[in-house]
Amino acid sequence: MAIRAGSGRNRRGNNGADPFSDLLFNSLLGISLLFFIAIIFINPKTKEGEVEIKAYFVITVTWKDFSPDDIDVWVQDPLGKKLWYKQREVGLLHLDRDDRGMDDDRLKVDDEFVENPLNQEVVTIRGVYPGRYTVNLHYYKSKTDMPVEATVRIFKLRPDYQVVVDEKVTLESKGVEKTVVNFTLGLDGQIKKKDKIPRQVVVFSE
Ligand SMILES: [Ca+2]
Ligand SMILES: [Ca+2]
Repeated sequence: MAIRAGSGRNRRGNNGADPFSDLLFNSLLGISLLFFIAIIFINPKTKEGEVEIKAYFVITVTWKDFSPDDIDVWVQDPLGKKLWYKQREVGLLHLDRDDRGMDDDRLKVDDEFVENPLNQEVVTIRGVYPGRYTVNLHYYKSKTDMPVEATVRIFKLRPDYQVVVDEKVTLESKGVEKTVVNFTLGLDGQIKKKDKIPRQVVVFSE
C-alpha cells in the first residue's frame, strides 16, 4: 500500500563541493560498495570476519543505471528520529549520499562527458539501539514520468550475518512513499519482529 506524500519543499542547494571530486568520490564509493556486497554474497561465512565494516546493518537501495529519476531512502529510528538527505547523520544512523539520478553524476572534461551510471544510496547502522526501525523509499523527482523499480537489501552484519531484506520495490509515480520494512531490534542485536505495515516517515521542510 502506497503512502501519498505532498510536495513543495525546497531542494538542496549548491553545497560548494567540487563537482569533479564529487563524481570521482561517488564512482569509487559505488565500486567499493558493490565489491563489498559481492564478497558477502559469494561467501558470507568465510569472508564475514575479513571485511572490516564498522556497522551492524548496511542498507542499500539501488535503481536502474543511468536513470535520471531521484529516489530517496528514509530511515526512522526507535526514538522517532529520521535519517534522510538533509539529516545524513542521526544517532547511530548514517547516509552516505543523496543520489539524485544523473544529477551530479555527469561532468564535461576536456570536451568529453564522464558519467557515473550508478544509482544507489547506502545507510549504515553503527550500533545496537533497541526498538523499532522503519525503512521507507520515496520517489522524490521524476524526469521519465515512469515507475521506478528499486532493489532494497538490508544486511545484518553483527553479531551474526543475516540478509534481512532482499527485494524489489516498485514506486509507481512521483510522490509515492512505501514502507519496505519495519523491524524491531533487541538489546542482543537480534531482530525480534519484522513487518511491512505502511508507516509514513517522509516530511517536508520549507
Ligand atoms: Ca536521492
Ligand atoms: Ca546516480
